[in-house]
Amino acid sequence: MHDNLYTPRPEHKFSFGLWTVGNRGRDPFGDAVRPPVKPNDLVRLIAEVGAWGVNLHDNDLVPIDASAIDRDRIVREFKNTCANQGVVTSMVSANLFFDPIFRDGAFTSNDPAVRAYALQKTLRAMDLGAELGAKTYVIWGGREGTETDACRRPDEAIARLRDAINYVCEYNLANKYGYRIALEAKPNEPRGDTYFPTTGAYLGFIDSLAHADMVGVNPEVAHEHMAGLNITHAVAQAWEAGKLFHIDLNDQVIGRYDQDFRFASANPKAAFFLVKFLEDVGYDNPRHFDAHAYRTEDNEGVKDFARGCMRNYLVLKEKALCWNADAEIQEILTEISSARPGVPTVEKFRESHAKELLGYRFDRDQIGMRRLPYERLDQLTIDILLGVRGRRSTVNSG
Ligand code: DIG
Ligand code: MN
Ligand code: MN
Repeated sequence: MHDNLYTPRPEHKFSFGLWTVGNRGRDPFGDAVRPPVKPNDLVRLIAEVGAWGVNLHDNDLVPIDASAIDRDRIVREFKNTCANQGVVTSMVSANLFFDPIFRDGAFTSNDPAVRAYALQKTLRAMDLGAELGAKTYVIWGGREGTETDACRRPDEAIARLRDAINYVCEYNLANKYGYRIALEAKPNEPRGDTYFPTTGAYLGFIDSLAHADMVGVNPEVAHEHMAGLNITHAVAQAWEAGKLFHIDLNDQVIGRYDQDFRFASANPKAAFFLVKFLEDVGYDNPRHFDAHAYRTEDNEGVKDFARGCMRNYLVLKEKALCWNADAEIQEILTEISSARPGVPTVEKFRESHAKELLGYRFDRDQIGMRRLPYERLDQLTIDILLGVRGRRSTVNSG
C-alpha cells in the first residue's frame, strides 16, 4: 500500500533534461562510459520511469550545424514521440557554453560578434521551445565569468547581460510566446568565477530589467551548496519575491565541484527541509532533476537514478506530512513563537504604537528565559527522517 505513495504521477510535474538521463558519464578525467541514447529514446525512458516532462538545450535535440530541413524533421519527430509517450516539453534553454566560440562567455563576451551570435542562438532556441510547447526558458550563464578580472569590468558584463535579457523579453512579447524567463546561478565551473554566483545575486538584478515581471529564477541545489549556502533559504527568498519560476533539484557535498547527484542522495536532511518548504507553500511549477547517474552506472542504472530522484522527493514529501501532523512538534512551534500578554509586538507603524513601544520597559531577563527546545525539535525531525517516528512507525516513538 505505502509504495504507491512514492509512485510519480503527472501532477508532481517531475521532469528531466535530455542531458541528464542522456549523460554518458564523461568527466574532466575520463571519457564517456555509456553509449549515446537518441533524444526520442530518452523521451521513452522518461515516460518509462513515470516522469511528466522533458527539458532540453537547443543542441541536445538539434545539432548545431543541422540544415533547416533536418532541423524541422528532428523537431517534428520529437514532438510526435513526446505526444505518443505523454511527455510534455516543460523547459527549454540554449547551449551557450559548449562550442569553443563561447570560451570567453556568450552574452558578456568582449567580442560583439560572440554576443550577437549568442543572442541569435537564444532566439532560435526560443522558437524551438515554442514549437514544442515549453513555457519556461532558462538562462544559465555557465561561461559568463572570468579567470582574471583583467579581461573586463564586471559592471560592463552586468550591463551586457541586462541588454541581452531585455532583448529576449522583447522577442518573447513580440512573438507572444508566453515564456517565463528563469535565471540560473552558479558560483563557478566551468569559469573560475561566474557572474551572478547565487540565486540571491539574480534576485538583486531582476528589478533592473525592462520586463522584470517576466523574469524569475531557477535555483539549483548543487549550485547553492557549492557556494556553501542553504538552498531552502535561497528558494524561500525567491518564492517570497514571487520569482520561483522553476527549480533544479539534485544534490551535492558542500565545497566540491558540481556533483549533480541524485536528489537527496548526499544531504537528505537539507533535501527534507527543501521539499517541506515547496509542499508547505504549494509550489506548482516543474520539479526538474538537473542531475545525472554515477559514472559507474550503465543505462539500466540511469533508470535507477531517475526513479531514485522522484522516489526520494515523494518519500520526503510524506515525511513532511508526518512532521506537520506531529503533535509534539506543533506544540513546540506554538510555544516558541507565542506573544506575551501585555508585551508590545511589531505592528504596522502608527504614531500611537511607536509611543507605546518607546514607553515600554522590556524585562530582558524574563524574556530571555523562554526555553528553545531546538535539540528536541531537531531530534524529532531526525526520528521522522530515520523512520522511527511518524504515521507509519510501529515502534513506540521515544
Ligand atoms: C546546469 O546546471 C544548467 C544547464 O544544464 C541548463 O542550462 C540549466 C537548466 O537546468 N542547468
Ligand atoms: Mn549543476
Ligand atoms: Mn541546472
